[in-house]
Amino acid sequence: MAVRMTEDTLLTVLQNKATQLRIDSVRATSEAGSGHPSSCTSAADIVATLFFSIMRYDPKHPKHPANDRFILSKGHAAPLLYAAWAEVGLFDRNDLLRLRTLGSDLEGHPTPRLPFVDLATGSLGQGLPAGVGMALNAKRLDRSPARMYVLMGDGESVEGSVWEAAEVGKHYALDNLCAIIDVNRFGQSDPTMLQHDMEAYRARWSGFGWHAIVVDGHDISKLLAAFQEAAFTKGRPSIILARTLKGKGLPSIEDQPDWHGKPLKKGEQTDKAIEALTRQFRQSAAQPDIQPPDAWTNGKKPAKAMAPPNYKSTDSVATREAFGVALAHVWPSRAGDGAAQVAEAAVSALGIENGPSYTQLRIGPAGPQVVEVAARLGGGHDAELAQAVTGVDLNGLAIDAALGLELAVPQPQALAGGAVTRFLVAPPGPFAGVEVPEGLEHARIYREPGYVFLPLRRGADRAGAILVTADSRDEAVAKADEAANRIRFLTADAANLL
Ligand SMILES: Cc1ncc(C[n+]2csc(CCOP(=O)(O)OP(=O)(O)O)c2C)c(N)n1
Ligand SMILES: [Mg+2]
Repeated sequence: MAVRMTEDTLLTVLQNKATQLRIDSVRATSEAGSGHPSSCTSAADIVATLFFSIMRYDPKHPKHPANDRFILSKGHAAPLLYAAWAEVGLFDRNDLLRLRTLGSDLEGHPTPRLPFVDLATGSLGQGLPAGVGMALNAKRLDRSPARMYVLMGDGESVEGSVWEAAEVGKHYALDNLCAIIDVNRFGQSDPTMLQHDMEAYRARWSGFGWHAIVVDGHDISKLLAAFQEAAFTKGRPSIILARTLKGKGLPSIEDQPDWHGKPLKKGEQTDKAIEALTRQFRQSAAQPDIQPPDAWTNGKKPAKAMAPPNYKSTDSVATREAFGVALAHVWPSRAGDGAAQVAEAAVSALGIENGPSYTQLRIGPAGPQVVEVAARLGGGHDAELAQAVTGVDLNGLAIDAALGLELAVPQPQALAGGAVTRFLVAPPGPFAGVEVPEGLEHARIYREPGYVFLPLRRGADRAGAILVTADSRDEAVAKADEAANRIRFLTADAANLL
């Protein structure tokens, strides 16, 4: 039975872990004669708190799909990451001393050859964009409870890609994403623009819609509270802005410029630093309690492995072309089966024979590939409306079929003989609101008040849709016409008269 530690014991255990990570980072970089010890030690308390208390994962199975993930976006602090995985027992601590040697997978920057690395980092500004994608994937596709943690440097955080990712993370309300910035006030050669102006960092990230928490990055009890606050924050991503000192714990280096990317000299300089760190250990026999990943299954069999794109690494391929091919490989059509049949299979899984379906193809070098499949029901193809009436996620089913996943045949609610989607058209002009009569709960208005409707010329000018069911299709059409006439769009001018 797991016995819960007291708060004091937990703090001692985590502080000791952070000290160990600092010692291992110094040892490894001194032995290699290169590397970034000062970048490792500033983030050691953050990493210790995550790895030994906050993250839920299986230390023996770093690829477990329900594990919380950690992305070291400031990849030059790789020795810290390696030290953490050695400390959780994935490999022998002595291997750390082979850092940056020929033949060792412990390269100067992490690569996915290592089982605990999802993304090669080192080129700054990549971790958050990837973390956003992984969080989106966990939420929308895998529906897994895993949380994504991305550690960035403060110098790194000015990269444009970071702010593009910040925008997207907010847009998709990725509350399973928690970024951390190690605000140690130094980049490579100079102090950063904001140095330790933590309120400026808070204002920027809050302005981008993130839940921003400013914290002393060497105070483990504050870090624990911050990570918990982030986990409880719903509807938006969180960022922990951790005020730290570069070279923390290394006498004469701590908070000093000109120590980026420089190892301590082997011998006296290293030995003294390790002695100083060793003195920080506090007596405790307690061991941390790493939380396992949540028991989770989305009930789906894993998709078949994707075939890689069929061009050579030496071929010149335009980026748009390559992106299209990559997309097509995410949702490949079944070999020989044909895209239309894939969509039809999804439709007939609903018990609808010969239902019209809709498929977007892209013709790539490997032939036609499915990019998107959906099914049309009663004249429209709005999967959301179809779901409201049948209780079945038609689009999701079609995508599963395209992915080659086993189709869980759902129990659709019986349709009353006929169904039709009727699109709605609003009078041109500024839109002020809409009156929808009771009983039309499946009416969907596409626009918000303030939008200016144009005369109907193309599909995008439509104002909304209603889905109507009835005993027969003719009856459904008649009911839809009647219902559409009862929906009243208010223009801004008419609203002012009220
Ligand atoms: C895109 C990119 N530009 C430049 C570099 C070179 N570089 C490596 S580390 C570093 C400084 C990083 O500073 P910061 O993000 O504050 O990390 P710290 O080491 O202070 O934790 C730079 C500029 C890089 N790796 N990637
Ligand atoms: Mg920095």
